Amino acid sequence: MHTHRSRMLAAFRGESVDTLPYVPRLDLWYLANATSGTLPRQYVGRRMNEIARAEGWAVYFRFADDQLSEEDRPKYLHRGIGLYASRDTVYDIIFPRDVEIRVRRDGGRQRVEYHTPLGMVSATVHYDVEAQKLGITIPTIVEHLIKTPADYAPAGYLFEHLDVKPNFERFLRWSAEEIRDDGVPVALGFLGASPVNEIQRDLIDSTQFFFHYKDYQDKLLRLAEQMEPLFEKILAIMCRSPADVVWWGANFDDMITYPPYFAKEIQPWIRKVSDTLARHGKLLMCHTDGENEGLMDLIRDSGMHIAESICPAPMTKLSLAEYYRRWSPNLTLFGGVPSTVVLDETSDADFEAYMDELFRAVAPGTRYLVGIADQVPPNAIFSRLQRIGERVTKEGALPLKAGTARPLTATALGQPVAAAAADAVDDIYADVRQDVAKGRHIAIKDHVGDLLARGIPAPQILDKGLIAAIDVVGKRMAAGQAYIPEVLLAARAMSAAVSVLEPHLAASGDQQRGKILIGTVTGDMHDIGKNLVVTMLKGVGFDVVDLGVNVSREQFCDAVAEHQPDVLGLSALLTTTMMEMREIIKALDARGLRSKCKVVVGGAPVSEHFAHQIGADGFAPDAVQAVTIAKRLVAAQSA
Ligand code: B1M
Repeated sequence: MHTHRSRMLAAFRGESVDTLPYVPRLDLWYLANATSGTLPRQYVGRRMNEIARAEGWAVYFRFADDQLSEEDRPKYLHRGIGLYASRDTVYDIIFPRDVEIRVRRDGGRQRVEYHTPLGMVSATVHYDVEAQKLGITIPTIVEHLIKTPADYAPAGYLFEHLDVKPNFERFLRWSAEEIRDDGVPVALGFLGASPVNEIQRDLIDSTQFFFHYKDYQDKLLRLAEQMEPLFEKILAIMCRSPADVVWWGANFDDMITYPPYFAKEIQPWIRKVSDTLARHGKLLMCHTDGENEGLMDLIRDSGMHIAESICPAPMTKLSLAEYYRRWSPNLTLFGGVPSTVVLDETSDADFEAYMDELFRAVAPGTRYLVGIADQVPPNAIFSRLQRIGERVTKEGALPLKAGTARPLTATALGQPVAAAAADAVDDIYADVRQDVAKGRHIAIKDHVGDLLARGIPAPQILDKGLIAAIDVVGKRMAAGQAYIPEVLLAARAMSAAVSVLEPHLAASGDQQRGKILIGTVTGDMHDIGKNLVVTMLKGVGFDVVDLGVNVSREQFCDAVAEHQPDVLGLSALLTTTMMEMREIIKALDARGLRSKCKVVVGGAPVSEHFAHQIGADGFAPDAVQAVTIAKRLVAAQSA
């Protein structure tokens, strides 16, 4: 007779089990609702695992709900450098004697300075009750350790001299007291799968990383080298630890950890970690929560044992059937119920249809655990979680019978994009177009200067040279043929060129294509996609005011009043925070500002339908279409 723990472990190992394990993963949902006082009535005052037990679900825990307690705060002090001492870690960090640590707290902000013999580096994180109410479990880094190239040396010194020692007692106590036989206690390794990936995840701003990876690659790789011994030591401790499963590597996504980068900087480390752990009878679990279409084979062949947080369509492009078909021969899948399916926006009938499909998609059901991916969202309909439990109990006995799986939904990817637009333009623009395509932000200034000196009008250089080239790059990205760095570097080259053109454009009366005000809504810190949109908009000559992340409705309204943009752009990546977009539009209305600008919304969970529902003027699924719609709306505004 299986316990939840033995059944989960067997499924993780790829052994046959009697029935599908159901592990909803409540951390985020619980944190939000316990903090806001909105837990289901029968569970008010109960702890997260008590709720799971009362419902008969397996328990699971990833990040802690103790981050605001004075006693536990020190465990999260070094979140800014990617290190924790939480109950799921099996080591303690030892800082070198010659590094002095100074901590400053100001409300939800905590700044940690590391004074090394080679200079000082600092990181600031933000976490407060409001973040908890949104279900955010990982404090947000608001100041990154590496801000300028000068920060690499002290950061390298710090990591090179850090040490760790085993601490199994904390993990064992947590396992015995909180997890018991109702789940598998998973030990936390690094959130970055490799030193370079850790630099990308935690040490540098997500967008700046791509520039540093190109401009200061030698320094960045040297830092990664200096971090390696620490990674090795932690891995060695993991191998000796009592944990059966180790969580190492997170947020793989074919835009952010794009395929060639994944192959070079991430896959070898996953291979190494999984091989090393396997030699000690342990399993490697990675958090594969992003868009994985371009990474399917790389992840399958990486050696990881468990892909946790599988987010299939409609959250990403691939169906669960496709995931299962391609991965389950090599690794175990954990997740598979998109969080949108347990939300109000999905009807009961569609929810049931998704579950029908799930049982077919994962037949015969080995190497699969049912979970809400990524985590149960704060605003989930609780009865749906119960219903999944009921259905798994009734229909989850293995082997599952295969039915006719629904065909894979057509991906958004189009046909390869011909470079026709660029080819068609006159050859005198070839150099600047090449500069944009190759991201040459220094050479392009000279080439633009040459064209101006030859008497070519600035608006023509902009249109036929620069915009023609960035259009091609944008379309290549939309078609999956170009990756984020290429687009960011191309847009940086564009901006450099536009700065040379600006005085001439002003003289010709074609200075601007319109003003766009943009920001990520309150409670949401995701900015990679928004930054890409900003860069593309700037690249094609829009005057862009970027308000950053976590922007409140008052700030949006004040900024609209002050800057009087043609278009206000709102970005949100969380199903909870996207609701704020409606409130912002209402607030604009209340302040008499709604008619002054057009509103465009975007971000992974946002759709055309949603945009229409909340009264936005437009929606763009990606940066290329954001530019198209901005052009259209600005033209309409000024007509
Ligand atoms: Co987060 N995260 N995350 N995360 N994260 C998602 C969004 C999530 C979908 C993962 C998942 O479930 N698979 C999930 C949300 C689930 C839900 O709401 N139902 C999630 C979660 C849960 C969380 C936390 C709550 C986790 C936690 O605390 N336990 C937490 C929240 C933090 C917060 O916001 N307060 C969190 C944290 C983080 C990191 C810090 C680790 C990191 C963000 C780093 C950063 O942005 N600086 C992160 C990441 C990287 C992701 C995923 C993996 C990737 C997002 C991304 O950058 N994609 C994401 C998974 C996913 O989206 N499937 C996920 C690449 C980017 C280029 O695409 O942002 O979609 P995207 O932008 C596109 C379009 O959407 C569009 O154009 C862009 C370019 O083509 N677009 C616009 C975007 N904005 C637009 C605006 C426009 C027009 C178009 O007009 C104005």
